Amino acid sequence: MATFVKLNTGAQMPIVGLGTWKSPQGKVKDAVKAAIAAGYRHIDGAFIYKNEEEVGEGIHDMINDEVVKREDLFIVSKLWSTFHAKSMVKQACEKTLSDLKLAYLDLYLVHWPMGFVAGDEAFPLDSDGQIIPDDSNFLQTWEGMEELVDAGLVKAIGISNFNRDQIELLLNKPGLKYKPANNQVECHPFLAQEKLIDYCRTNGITVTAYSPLGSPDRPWANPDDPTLLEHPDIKAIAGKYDKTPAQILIRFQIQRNVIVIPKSVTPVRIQQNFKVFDFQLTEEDMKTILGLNRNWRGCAMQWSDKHKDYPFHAEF
Ligand code: NAP
Ligand code: SBI
Repeated sequence: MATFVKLNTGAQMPIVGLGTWKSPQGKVKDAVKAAIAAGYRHIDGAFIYKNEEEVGEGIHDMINDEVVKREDLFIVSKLWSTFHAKSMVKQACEKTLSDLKLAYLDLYLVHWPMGFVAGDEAFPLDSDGQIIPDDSNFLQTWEGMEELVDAGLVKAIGISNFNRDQIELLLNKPGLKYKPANNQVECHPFLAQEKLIDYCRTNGITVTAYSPLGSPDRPWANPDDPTLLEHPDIKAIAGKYDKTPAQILIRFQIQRNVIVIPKSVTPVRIQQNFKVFDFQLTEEDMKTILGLNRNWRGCAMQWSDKHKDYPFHAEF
C-alpha cells in the first residue's frame, strides 16, 4: 500500500513517483503507462526534459482507459531557469500545461535558484563555458509562482536545488504569500542531506529526493565515480531482505519520510521500484546506509558555479 506525505497546503503527495529526466521520446509514454498500471500516482517532469508532450499522452491514455482519474494523480513540473523574470513565469507554466494537456499541476517547482539569460538557448554559455545569468532574483520569480496558485494553474508551489540560506531568504521575503511546499534536491546515501532535510522539516517544507539511485545514466558519468547500486553494504542489505539494491535505496528514503522519484524506462524496473511497501529496514540498516555519506554530487551543475545564486558553495 503506497503512502503519502502531507504538504503545507493540506494536499497529500504520493511518497514514490516516477522520474522522467533522460527518458527518451518513443519510450517515456510507455514508461508513464507502466508506472500508473503498477500503482504509481506521482509523475515528476520538467520543461527542460523535452518530453512533456509524451508524458501527457501516457497520462491521458490511462485516464481515458479509466485506470485512473486525474484527481488521483499528482503531477509535478518545473520552471526552467531562462523563464525567471516574473513576467515570464505564467507563459512557461502554460506551455507545460499545454504540452501535458492538463488544466492544472499538483506542484510546480522553481527548478534552480539561478536565473539564466532568456532566449532560445536553455543553457546560454559565455566563451568560458559559464552560464550567462539574467538580472532576476528568485524572490521576484517566487511572486510569479504565487500568481499561478491564485490563477488556479497549480495547486502548490515549491523549489528545487535551493540551499538553506536561499530558503531562509525566501521564507523571510517581505509580503510572502505562499511558503514553498517542497524542496526537491539530490539525495541518496552518498549525499544523505541530513542537515537540509532537518531544516526543511522544521520549516514545514517537504523534501523530494532526486537521483535516488545515484543517476547512473547521467550524461557526464565518469568510470571512476562511486556507484551506489553496486555498493557492497547496499548489496548486503538487499540480500538480507531478498530485495534489490534499488529497492533498498528507495525504501531508505521512505523511512525518513522523504519523497523519492526513481527514473526508469524499463517496465520490470518500474514495477520493482514500486514494490517497496512490504518490508522495513531496521534502525541498524538505516545507520549503516547513513554512514555511507560522502557529500558526493552527481548533478553539481559546475558550468554555473560562478553564478551569484549557485547553490552548492554552501555546506548545505
Ligand atoms: P536515478 O533515478 O537515480 O537513476 C536512473 C537510472 O537508474 C537509469 O539509468 C535507470 O535505468 C536506472 N534504474 C532504474 N531502476 C533501476 C533498478 N531497479 N535497477 C537498476 N537500475 C535501475 O536518476 P535520475 O534520473 O537522475 O533521478 C530521478 C529523477 O529525479 C529524474 O528522472 C528527474 O525526474 C528528477 N531529477 C531532478 C533534478 C532537479 O534538478 N530537480 C535533477 C536530477 C533528477 P533505465 O531507465 O534504463 O531502466
Ligand atoms: C537537463 F535536461 C539537462 C542538463 C541537466 O543538468 C543538471 C541536472 C538536470 C536538471 O537541471 N534537472 C534534471 O532533472 N537534470 C539537467 C537536465
